[in-house]
Amino acid sequence: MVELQRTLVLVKPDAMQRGLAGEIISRLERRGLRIVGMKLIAVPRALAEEHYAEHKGKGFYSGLVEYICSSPILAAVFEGPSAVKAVRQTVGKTNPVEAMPGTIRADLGLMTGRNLIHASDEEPGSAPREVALWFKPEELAGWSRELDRWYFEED
Ligand code: IDP
Ligand code: MG
Repeated sequence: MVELQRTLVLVKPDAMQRGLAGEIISRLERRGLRIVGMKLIAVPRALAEEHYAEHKGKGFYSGLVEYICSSPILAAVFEGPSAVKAVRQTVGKTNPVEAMPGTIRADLGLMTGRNLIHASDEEPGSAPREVALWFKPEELAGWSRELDRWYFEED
């Protein structure tokens, strides 16, 4: 069996306000990643603070917490081979004008503070920690798709 990873995606308030949730989810879905969890959530401040705890003390931290709480967001978990790396690649660099063309941030954004999407980073443990922070186990669905063998090569 091919090894599958799970990773957290947040469609941030700017993307929600701009009506880009479908476009963003669609790019990840079309790549072949499987959606195993998704919900609309008005983010409690404590959750935003815990999610971005690594940035506490930085100049942009309070603005970042305000931003993420400023409208409901879509939280999702995507699953697939190398899912963490694949999603980060499709998302692009933090600053949209340094991200590669073809990535979500480069194609749809201009500024670091309005970069549309969060994705778990490749630090070991980040993705499982974030998935557990945003989703209860029963909110996630393990399932397979009829077309999985056309996305996931069996070894
Ligand atoms: P990432 O989202 O690409 O993982 P991080 O460095 O983990 O980037 O930063 C988390 C988020 O904090 C960014 O996506 C962005 O929304 C925000 N952020 C980071 N640096 C700045 C900054 O210099 N100004 C404003 N917001 C920032
Ligand atoms: Mg990060």
